[in-house]
Amino acid sequence: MHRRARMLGALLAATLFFSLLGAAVAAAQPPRAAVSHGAAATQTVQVSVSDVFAFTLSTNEITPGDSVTVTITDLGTTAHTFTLSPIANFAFNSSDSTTHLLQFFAVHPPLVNLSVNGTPGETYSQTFTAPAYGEYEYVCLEPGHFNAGMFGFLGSGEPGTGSTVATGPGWQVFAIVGGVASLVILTIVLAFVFGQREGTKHEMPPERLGYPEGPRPPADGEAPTPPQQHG
Ligand SMILES: [Cu+2]
Repeated sequence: MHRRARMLGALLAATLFFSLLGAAVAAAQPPRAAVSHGAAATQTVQVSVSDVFAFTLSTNEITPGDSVTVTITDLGTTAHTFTLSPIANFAFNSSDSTTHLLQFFAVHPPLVNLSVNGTPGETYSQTFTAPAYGEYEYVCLEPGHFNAGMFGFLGSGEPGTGSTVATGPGWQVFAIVGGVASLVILTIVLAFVFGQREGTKHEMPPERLGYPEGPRPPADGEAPTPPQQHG
C-alpha cells in the first residue's frame, strides 16, 4: 500500500509538473525585441478581446518610426474596437462618455481603428507608423465599454502603462499542451488506481480458501505471499 501511495504521489507530482510546464515555458518566452536598425523595421502587436471589458496585448511597447501591424482577434462574442489615440501622453477622463470619445476622434483621427463584431475567431489587421516617443491611449468605442475600464496605453519608445500583456505570442498554445499532458497523466493515474482495486476483487484471502494464513509480508511490502500448496 505504501508503495502504491508513493507511485500515486509521484504520478500526481508529474501531473502538477506538466500543468506548470506550460506556464513556465510561456513565461520563459523572451519579449520580442524591437529591431532598431534602419527605418524599415517592422513590428506586430497582437490584441485579443473577449466577453470582458479588457484588452490583452502581445506587447505594450513599440519603437518610434517602425512599421507596426496591429492584429485584433475576438475570442468571444462581444463587439469591440481597438482605437488608438494619436496624441502622446494624453489620457481621457474616466468619466468621458463614448460620445465624447467619438467627437475627439473626429477631430484627431486615430492611429489605429479596428473593429470586431462579436464573431469568435474573427481577426483584422491594420499597419501604421509608430509615432514619436510617448504613451498613447487606446480605447474601445462600443458604448459604455470605455467607462467599464476598456482602455490602456501603448508606449512608443517606452513601455505603456495600464496594459495587460500576454507572456509571449504562443502562450495559449503552451497552456493547451500543458492541459492535455495533465489530462493524459490523470487518465493513467485513474486507470492505475481503479485497475488495482479491480485486481483486489479477484484475490481470495488464503484463510477463506481454508489454507493457513501464510507468513505476513514485510510491512512495506506489496506482493502477496502466494498460498502454500498442501497435499
Ligand atoms: Cu469593448
